[in-house]
Amino acid sequence: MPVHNADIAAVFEEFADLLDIEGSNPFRIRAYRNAARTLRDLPRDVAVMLAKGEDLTELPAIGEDLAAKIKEIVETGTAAALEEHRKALPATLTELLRIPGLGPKRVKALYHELGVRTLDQLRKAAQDGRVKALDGFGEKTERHILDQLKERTSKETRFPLATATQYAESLLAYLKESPGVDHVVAAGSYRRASETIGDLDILVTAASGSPVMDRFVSYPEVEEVLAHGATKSSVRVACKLQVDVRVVPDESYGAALQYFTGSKAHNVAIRQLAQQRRLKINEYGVFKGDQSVAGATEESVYAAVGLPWIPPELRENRGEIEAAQAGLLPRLVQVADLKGDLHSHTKATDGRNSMKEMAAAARERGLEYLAITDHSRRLTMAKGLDPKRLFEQIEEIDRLNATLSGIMLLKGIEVDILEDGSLDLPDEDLSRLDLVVGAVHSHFRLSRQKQTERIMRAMDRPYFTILAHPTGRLIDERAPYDVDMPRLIRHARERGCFLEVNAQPVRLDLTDRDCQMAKEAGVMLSINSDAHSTLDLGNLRYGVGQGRRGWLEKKNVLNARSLQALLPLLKSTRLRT
Ligand code: DGT
Ligand code: CA
Ligand code: CA
Repeated sequence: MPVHNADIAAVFEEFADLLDIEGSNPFRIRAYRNAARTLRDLPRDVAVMLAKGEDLTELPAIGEDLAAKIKEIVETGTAAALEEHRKALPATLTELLRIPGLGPKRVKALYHELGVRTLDQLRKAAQDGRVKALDGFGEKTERHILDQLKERTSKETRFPLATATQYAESLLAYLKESPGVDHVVAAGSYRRASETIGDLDILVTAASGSPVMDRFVSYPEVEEVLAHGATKSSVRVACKLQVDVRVVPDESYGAALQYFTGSKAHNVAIRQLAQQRRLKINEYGVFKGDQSVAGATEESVYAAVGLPWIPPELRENRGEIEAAQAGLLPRLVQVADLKGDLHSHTKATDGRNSMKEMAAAARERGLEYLAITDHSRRLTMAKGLDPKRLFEQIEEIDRLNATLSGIMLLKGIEVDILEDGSLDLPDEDLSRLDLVVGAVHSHFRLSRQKQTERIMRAMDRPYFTILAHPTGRLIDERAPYDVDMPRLIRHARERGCFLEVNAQPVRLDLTDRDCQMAKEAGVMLSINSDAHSTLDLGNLRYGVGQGRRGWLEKKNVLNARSLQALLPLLKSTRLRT
């Protein structure tokens, strides 16, 4: 059975959780969590890299020990060391850690004092009032736990788009090998490039469904077959992702694709338009009475209700139908429009590759320029740059640029925005750079007003070009800090600086709606990889997906400009020249 990066990441997360509960060395715990992050964000399968004999220690956050563990997991499905820890502690304890407010210490106490191992046991203990009796818990904590548990059961698990992509791509390739298939395509939220995917909806056209479905349910990763029919089947694969496959005849391809792409809200609105024209739309076609009038292509379905084709990323019933009716649909930015990347890291701080390797990888992707934006000194964990090391890096970039062709490195920094809104390096040093990417990495819990004004003050510095990952959220890990985004956007507009769409799969920050708001306010966005290795440049596609969901066009995207057009824009942000 093939092992996906996300599976290995899950093993490492469990490992980190167990070590955390045991009170193990924090550095060791962090190493596992960082490695899990690397694996989750990596656009290539490590199993494939291993098969090709590639060196995994080249990856960010993967040293010798972790590389060996990855190999062991790829070969055996688990790690012996993890099994040891699993024996010492029940694995279900890691679920308890997911409850906000329950740290490792409390989980340990719940287990040792009350024998609580599962969420159900925790609920029971809290209901019986046994939790508040424990040292360090109290009435308030107990109530909080019960509230959290209530939310828990109503919340389904969703998969980050990049994780779902890993699973989807191998399954799609597998299904394409089925006898007699024409189209094999993933629809649903996956096709709409939603940040997270609830389940995967695959559409197949074929003359006969049964052979496709027989092949589908015997996919090696299938753990449970939920339904197995000739036109409709559902399975759960080992990672718990549910996959639905529908088979329709080829003449229904467009209608089925439109139907299963959704969103539900978009489809409801489209069906209303159809009703006004006395048409009926379903997954098999568009019908006038019994007569099929459209359905082979999506274009024909939209045309039947008087609309041009609408890109999937817009199909959320957030104004796309009105825009289509008015002939005002945006021409969405595409991956191929990106001419460069304005946020990347190197070995000098927490990146994995040298500047030269990063440059070569960017050129290979057809980029004209890459900004090197390593961290500033405040981020000691990442070996952030002080003025002296920044100066050395600037000189190194000049030397390297003199030898490079087809790619230009820009001089930048990802400078920390300090608590009071000042920047982590003096203006004099920042003035030597082509661009300054400002980022919040600390003091996430300021009040909304304080946080907003802190960031606005940072933007107002004479050298400030792009606000990196403007909300600070990590999908499913960390909520955004409390910030008044409309106000920040207005301020960016007045100040004349830019906002980032960070393409890291766990960030995708700004969100789609914030992108749309920035676009409407006339603020340009930079879709940046924030690459910590050459492979991370592959994540730009997710940033573009997010931008497309935010209605961004090429002209709204800073790094869709050629180098020649970009440089004056970067200069225009300098308040002192
Ligand atoms: P997810 O899976 O939660 O990330 O979101 P979706 O959008 O993939 O939703 P899902 O898997 O429940 O359904 C896939 C698509 O099928 C959905 O986007 C639209 C279509 N669909 C599902 N149920 C209905 C329905 O009751 N009415 C209509 N018109 N379309 C539906
Ligand atoms: Ca779905
Ligand atoms: Ca579904």
